[in-house]
Amino acid sequence: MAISPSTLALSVLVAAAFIGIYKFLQILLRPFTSPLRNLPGPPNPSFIYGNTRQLARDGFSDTIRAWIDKYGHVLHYKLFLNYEHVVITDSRALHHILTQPDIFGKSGRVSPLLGKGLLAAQGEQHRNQRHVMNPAFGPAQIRELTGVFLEKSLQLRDVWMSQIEQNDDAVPINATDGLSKMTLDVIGLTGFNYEFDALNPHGKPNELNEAFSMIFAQGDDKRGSRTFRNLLGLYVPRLRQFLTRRNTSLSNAHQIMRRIGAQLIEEKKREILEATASHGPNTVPSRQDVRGRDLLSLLIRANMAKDIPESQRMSDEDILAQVPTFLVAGHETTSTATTWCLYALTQAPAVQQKLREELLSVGTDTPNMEELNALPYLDAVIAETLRLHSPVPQTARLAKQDDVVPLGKPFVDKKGCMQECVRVKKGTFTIIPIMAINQSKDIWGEDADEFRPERWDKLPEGAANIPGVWGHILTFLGGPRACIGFRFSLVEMKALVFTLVRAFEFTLAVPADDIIAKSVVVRRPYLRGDPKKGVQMPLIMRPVCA
Ligand code: HEM
Ligand SMILES: *[C@@H]1O[C@H](CO)[C@@H](O)[C@H](O)[C@H]1NC(C)=O
Ligand SMILES: *[C@@H]1O[C@H](CO)[C@@H](O)[C@H](O)[C@H]1NC(C)=O
Ligand SMILES: CC(=O)N[C@H]1CO[C@H](CO)[C@@H](O)[C@@H]1O
Repeated sequence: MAISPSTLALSVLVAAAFIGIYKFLQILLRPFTSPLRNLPGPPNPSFIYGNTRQLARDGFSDTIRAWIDKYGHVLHYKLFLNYEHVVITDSRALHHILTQPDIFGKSGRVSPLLGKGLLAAQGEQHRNQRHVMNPAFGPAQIRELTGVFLEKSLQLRDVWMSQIEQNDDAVPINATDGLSKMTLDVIGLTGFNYEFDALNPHGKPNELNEAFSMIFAQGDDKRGSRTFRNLLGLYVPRLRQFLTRRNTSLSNAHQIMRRIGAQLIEEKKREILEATASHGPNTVPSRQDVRGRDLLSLLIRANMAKDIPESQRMSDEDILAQVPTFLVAGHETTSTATTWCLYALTQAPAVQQKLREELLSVGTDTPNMEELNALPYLDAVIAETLRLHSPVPQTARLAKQDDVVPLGKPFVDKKGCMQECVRVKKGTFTIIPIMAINQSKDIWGEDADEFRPERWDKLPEGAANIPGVWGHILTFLGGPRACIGFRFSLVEMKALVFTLVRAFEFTLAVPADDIIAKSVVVRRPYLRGDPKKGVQMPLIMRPVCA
């Protein structure tokens, strides 16, 4: 018997309606079925919006932080339609989550440009990429890049010096601006031997920079709704594609980015093949040969090395995706951290003075990596900055299967029962509040909110249990998906602070209360009275007398 098209259409409709009702019931019943239902947490003010309005109003990281103070080290809250997130700050639980990326994976979709890059890749693809890329970020390679970090720091120093000479040293300078240009120039040169020339005041507008800013501009929200949309997109991955508005200039920007990336890769491959051709036909460089100025060349060479099995090689698409990945991961993070460092130094003049004395004792403007790393107070100042002003205030992981997360310290649930673990279902979103953990009074003591580099002379015991890849803080996260660029950014920050604090005395141009922090992905400074002006850090700089 033939089924008429209208019967077919009707059955499809009925089936869809049933699925719809089923889904709706699931959503409605979530508060009674979810294994997270008895976790402590804020009350749910609205079935539709959950806690999202408060998160958007008071800022995501600050709200989470306040909830941790109030509800403890395990809590949950609601987003739209009873969709819930869990927040955990327990060290043992974090270790469990961060060391098992196949159970707690990265969440959902990102910009298609990053899709195959290291930040977004998952599973086997991620492991292979990490394997090929790790050596490029090792100490030996970072040592080679130190010269570029210093060269660009000195260029920034000269730019600021001439700004002071043109105006007056009482005119505030927006430190964010120079620092952000500096780190862009550095990631261009060290990442793929590309000259953005952003620090050059007479430089031309740069095509790649413009394309990049267009695609990844974050935070400069003129209206709250942008933050709100970004927040939603970030934390409810499935909504993201509907929230990101696309238009032609955006897709043009994508094309420009791809074209330049592909061109860079093409050139490097040619260079490498030409260089190795001189060794005779059919030779491919071995991993020992891998020495180059920029990370991308190194990566391509390492990927071509004969000791990497075919199955573990990266495709051209994978390599191409690393160009925007380096820009996203390595540019604003480092410049923001350095901006907060200068801010912290203006609030602690004695620290600034002590640091300057240590730095001025070095006899050269261009120390090497070992010489920079041998400055103990500089090290402590950078560590303390990264603890107190973690540029990435939180991240998240999505459970790919049901799991039981063990806790170091039990918690009391809403029914008054002691719980030694947290049961999560597949699809549960776990927030890792990096900043709140960095500043936890449980770990760092009562003065956890203060900028006090001296604390690094003798670390508290609790800090040793934090599963971070560096320095007992979670700023660079931990486990197999920790920041691959942490050594890179530590030395870059040291080069900047070394050069700038030797050259200038910094004071804040506005009262400290006027500086507020807002974040979408990276936590950046704004003026309380004038957030519409965008990110800024107005500093008065006075040249240090020789
Ligand atoms: C102060 C500066 C920096 C901070 C605070 C920082 C922080 C982080 C954090 C928290 C993650 C983990 C993100 C997550 O999984 O949710 C991460 C990953 C990553 N970072 Fe950084 N980062 C910094 C600088 C850099 C630099 C300079 C580079 C590159 C040149 C870089 C490259 C990456 C990459 C490629 C990943 C992905 C690693 C993976 O998933 O295997 N980062 N970073
Ligand atoms: C400060 O510099 C940042 C980064 O270049 C820029 O986005 C911002 O608009 C500047 N703020 C002001 C007030 O000039
Ligand atoms: C596309 O988006 C950019 C930035 O978001 C905006 O400046 C531009 O006006 C938009 N163009 C159109 C045609 O909507
Ligand atoms: C950047 C950042 O995380 N800043 C916050 C650090 O914590 C103090 C209080 O502990 C806040 O005042 C900062 O805004």
